[in-house]
Amino acid sequence: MGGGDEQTVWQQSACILCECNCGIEVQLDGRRLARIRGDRAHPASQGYTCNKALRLDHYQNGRDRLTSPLRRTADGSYEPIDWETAITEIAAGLSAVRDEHGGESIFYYGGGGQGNHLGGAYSRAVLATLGNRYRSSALAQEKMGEGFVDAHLYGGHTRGDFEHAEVALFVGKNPWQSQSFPRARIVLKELSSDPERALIVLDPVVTETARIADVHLQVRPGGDAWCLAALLGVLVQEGLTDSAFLDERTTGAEAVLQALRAIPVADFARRAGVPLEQVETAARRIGRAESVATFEDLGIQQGPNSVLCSYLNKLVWLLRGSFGKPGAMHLHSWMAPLARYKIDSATTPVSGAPIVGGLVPCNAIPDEILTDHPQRLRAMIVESANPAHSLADSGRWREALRALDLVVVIDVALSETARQADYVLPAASQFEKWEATFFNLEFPRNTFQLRAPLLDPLPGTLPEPEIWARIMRALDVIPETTLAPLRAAAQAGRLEFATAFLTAAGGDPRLAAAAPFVLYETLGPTLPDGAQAAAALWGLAHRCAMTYPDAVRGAGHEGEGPALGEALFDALLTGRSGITFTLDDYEDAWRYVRTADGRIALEIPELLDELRALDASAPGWTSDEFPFVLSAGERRASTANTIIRDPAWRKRDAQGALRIAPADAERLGLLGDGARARITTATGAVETPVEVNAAMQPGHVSLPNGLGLDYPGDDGRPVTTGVALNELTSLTWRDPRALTPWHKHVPARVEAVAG
Ligand SMILES: Nc1nc2c(c(=O)[nH]1)N[C@H]1C(S)=C(S)[C@@H](COP(=O)(O)OP(=O)(O)OC[C@H]3O[C@@H](n4cnc5c(=O)[nH]c(N)nc54)[C@H](O)[C@@H]3O)O[C@H]1N2
Ligand SMILES: Nc1nc2c(c(=O)[nH]1)N[C@H]1C(S)=C(S)[C@@H](COP(=O)(O)OP(=O)(O)OC[C@H]3O[C@@H](n4cnc5c(=O)[nH]c(N)nc54)[C@H](O)[C@@H]3O)O[C@H]1N2
Ligand code: SF4
Ligand SMILES: [Mo]
Repeated sequence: MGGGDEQTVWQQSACILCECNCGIEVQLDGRRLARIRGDRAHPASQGYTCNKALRLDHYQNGRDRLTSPLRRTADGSYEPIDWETAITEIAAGLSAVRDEHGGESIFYYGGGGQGNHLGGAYSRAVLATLGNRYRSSALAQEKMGEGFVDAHLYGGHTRGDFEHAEVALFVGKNPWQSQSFPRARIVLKELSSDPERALIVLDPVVTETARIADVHLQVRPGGDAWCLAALLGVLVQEGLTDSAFLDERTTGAEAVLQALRAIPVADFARRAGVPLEQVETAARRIGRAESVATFEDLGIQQGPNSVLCSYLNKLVWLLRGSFGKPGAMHLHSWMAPLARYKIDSATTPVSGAPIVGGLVPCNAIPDEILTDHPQRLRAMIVESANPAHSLADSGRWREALRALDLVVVIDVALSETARQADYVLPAASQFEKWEATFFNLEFPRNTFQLRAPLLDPLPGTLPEPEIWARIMRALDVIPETTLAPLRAAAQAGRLEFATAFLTAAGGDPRLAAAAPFVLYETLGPTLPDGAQAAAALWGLAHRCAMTYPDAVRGAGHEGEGPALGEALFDALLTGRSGITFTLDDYEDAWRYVRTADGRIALEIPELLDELRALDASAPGWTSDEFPFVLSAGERRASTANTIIRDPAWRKRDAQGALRIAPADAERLGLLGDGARARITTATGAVETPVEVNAAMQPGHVSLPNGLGLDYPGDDGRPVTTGVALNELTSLTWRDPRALTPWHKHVPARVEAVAG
């Protein structure tokens, strides 16, 4: 690829280690990502990267890259097979499961990690053909509660404008390490250093973000509901709400205000472990701010009262009317929505778990398999995800995967999940194919990057769009006689193709359901620079232009009707550093509100009941047997889920130590270099090195996420580094409503290991 002297050519791509997908430029040395720098032309990141992007070669050139499809043998080992055999057997296997048990018994998990969603878009054609109904992804172990609240309030997803916010509030979120919004560290430093603005953090740990905060509400673990209720109590009881906004733009405010008037603020602050003055300071600072933007994340979403905390967090900015103006919160456009923001009445067939946003809660999936219920799941396809490692109770997950009739895993490495599969299909890496993500969550400027490959696929691997196309061809549902006229129309031109495609799809529901495949096969080959895999974006670009024509034109794309969609698609194909696809006016945020009357619906009765019930309880989920709270999965300077398996990419904290407060370490005999602890939960026990860290409160310990992977050492033998957290977690330790796991709040026992 590239041509010319590769070592001096900078090629545009993106970092794939978190949802920000910062634009990068790369110089190659053979197949090595030799030099990496931020891409200043990227419209969202503008040249910013964090420390992690520079070490992406450890992903690209992992020693454990797969180079052949694998089939499980009777003794549990894997034998390489050729692609043709693999695709034929997988198509036959999936068809057999469908014929015997129905397509609903075939489950789909994943569809993209932090940097790769294009493959998932093509899975849809195969899944529709098979009659698949149930699916899930990592979103369904973190964002279900937030999704439930969002669906009730306004039917969409919100993001804060932290760059302009007068006050930014981070709730169980450490963006200094976990990022999640553009140019996070720069924005945080600006917030912290500007005396006219304020940074407020709600976190039991003195995180890097908390350290530079104006107010750090150092809540006791699990105390958030009381703390947030107290903060809202001050806002309401001191008359700091925006009553004009509540009257004109919302419904149901009175029920909310009434519940908050009754909050015993001082008492709740005490239960939360936060000094009353601090809660008051934070509330009053928010109460006099022009704008407040908030970001909630795993610290509350994977902890006690998770859904209630999401609701209370959103009430902070809602009661202040901080919506649809600079520095406030917004709903936004999508290139393709990550989830549906609707309340589903559907439940899962075996355990009756709620389906939120179209996703099955992750903690319910094994129960849909390990049963003799006739409607149990029989097969699973996993793409770009590692559920046997990333979801609660890995042991139970391994058991569930082995109980299925057929498991197919598509991955770049022989992940923990791949090791339970019947077939493993080796994917080209994210720098060896056309890729994109649908983490396009900003307002008023929303951006999208279609990345061109830097390298050809590693021999033996295929990009996911091609894998899905081969499975479709083997399933043989769309005959060549249907595709041929569309191919001819595509050769004639894109507007000709549009007419032909819409006519054909209108008359044949099978064709409409298989649209990504049909586009790949017909329009795909006509796209420039080998961008066949961008074909699915053609339909999305048109839908986007039809849904938000003014914002698309606002971003500089010209035309009316289909011509606007074409202009947007052309811009996507050629804008290697990414493009702005919508540019809104602030007031346009209201257009994205999906309630019947266009107002924000503040009252969620069942959560107001939960709020009232707080008065009768207090945080405390530990026991004499398990006296510590373990936060199982902290984001640190060198963690990135399980995207990079090579431990050598981690410069510091290579083993991923257990962080523990000095007083606890002293009491347990864990002081001194090389101290090791045994940590035991209701599910399992592990040993880990210890890091005494004054950022931790007594009684609270934390382990990083993404470790516990094995990787071939110099002699080729696998070496495991760090703790695989989900050997310690449980499927049933979870939120009763959204079923999100309480990973931030796992009761545990810590003991010194004699050494
Ligand atoms: N470096 C790095 N960045 C990442 C990732 C990564 O693996 N590594 N992963 C990405 C992904 S997938 C996600 S979802 C995000 C997650 O991003 P974050 O949610 O910010 O990450 P965490 O560190 O898991 O949890 C956030 C905070 O919750 C706090 N916490 C623990 N218990 C409680 C509690 O009871 N109450 C409150 N209020 N806080 C508590 C922890 O101290 C921690 O600071 O990060 C993304 N960014
Ligand atoms: N205990 C505990 N568990 C947690 C968390 C926690 O904090 N604590 N965090 C949770 C969160 S928020 C998340 S988002 C999940 C993340 O967990 P998962 O969604 O399971 O995702 P990843 O760990 O990112 O794994 C991605 C997989 O994709 C593979 N891969 C990389 N590139 C490609 C590619 O181009 N194509 C294909 N097909 N595969 C590729 C990698 O090898 C890896 O196996 O983990 C969750 N698990
Ligand atoms: S890890 Fe996230 S914030 Fe850091 S460079 Fe990569 S995409 Fe950007
Ligand atoms: Mo996540």
